Amino acid sequence: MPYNLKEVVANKPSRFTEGHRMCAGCGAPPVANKPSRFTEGHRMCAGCGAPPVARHIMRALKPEDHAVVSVATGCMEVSTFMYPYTAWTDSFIHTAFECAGATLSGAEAAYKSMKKQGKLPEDKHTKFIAFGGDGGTYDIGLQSLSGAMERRHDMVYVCYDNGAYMNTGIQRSSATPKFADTTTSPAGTVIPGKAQERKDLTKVMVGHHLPYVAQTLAMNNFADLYQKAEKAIYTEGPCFLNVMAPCPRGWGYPTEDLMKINKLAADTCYWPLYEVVDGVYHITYKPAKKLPVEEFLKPQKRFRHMFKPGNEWMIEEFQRIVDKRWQELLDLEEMTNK
Ligand SMILES: Cc1ncc(C[n+]2csc(CCOP(=O)(O)OP(=O)(O)O)c2C)c(N)n1
Ligand code: SF4
Ligand SMILES: [Mg+2]
Repeated sequence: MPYNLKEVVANKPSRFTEGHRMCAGCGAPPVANKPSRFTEGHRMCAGCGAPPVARHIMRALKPEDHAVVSVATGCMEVSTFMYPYTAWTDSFIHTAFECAGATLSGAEAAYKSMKKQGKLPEDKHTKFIAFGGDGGTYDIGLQSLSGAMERRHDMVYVCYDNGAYMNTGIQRSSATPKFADTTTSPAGTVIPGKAQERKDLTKVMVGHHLPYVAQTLAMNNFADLYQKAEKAIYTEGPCFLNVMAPCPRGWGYPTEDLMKINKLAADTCYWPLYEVVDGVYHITYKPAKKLPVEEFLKPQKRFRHMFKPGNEWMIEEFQRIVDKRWQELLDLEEMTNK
């Protein structure tokens, strides 16, 4: 069934009523109306980008629906469900680092089979949502993610991309941007930080011909993140979300600057916000004024060596990569909407 927002919200009473004075089109009122299914009390660091991502994705579920969540080993998994404590109000499966896709696709197939056998009521609506870090998704879990998507399981896979293996001490992954200083790509006299460009996983997932693929982050009252999560959850079939989720420990920014870093990633086009619906690209945020990428790099300690005299070429190269990828995206949008 194609996603239809009107059908999704029809017949639900509002618990956040009319008469507020927020601007027309503001994303906050629809979000404020729903309880959080990812609760307080987790142990993720202050200023971590991952908790607001999990919270707003889970909020996009209809209150009456149940979810099975599977999280690959990484910061989110070890810090949000330490038995007997949990921050998740839905069903939760711990899964190994390399197989969130396989674990959740198995759960989805089992539910389908139990419904067929009459062991679960036909009208019970269960949604399947996997979360994996960039290490668990771009690298070690890529085969299990690719298999689950290709087999067309009815599930959503969310990659929270903090650009390194943070939980084990900030090792570089294939999502780490070029020149970033990590413990396995240390910037110094031998190498200028990570030597390679980052993998474009969102495009790899588009190559799986999924009904819905999107890239987003938390900004502007979470509207872009919430709406894309709702579309991914309520589009039938395999859907993928790639969500940038900064890490103050690995990126080296003050904890209170999380939302500023997110906004700068979008305004410099380092992390473009877009969705691909049945192969058609839509850029969901085009900054009125595209900022130079150094605005995004400067507040982060992992890039501080790029600002030393003599290293201007690194910033220039980084800008070239961002510009090239942004232009490719604009071209794809034009081409697929003809
Ligand atoms: C097969 C396997 N190899 C290595 C590890 C150790 N390990 C646990 S979490 C982790 C890093 C996870 O990185 P990422 O997926 O990016 O999540 P993050 O911690 O950054 O949130 C590693 C290497 C493991 N648990 N299993
Ligand atoms: S180390 Fe980074 S990713 Fe992990 S919980 Fe802390 S801020 Fe979040
Ligand atoms: Mg990571």
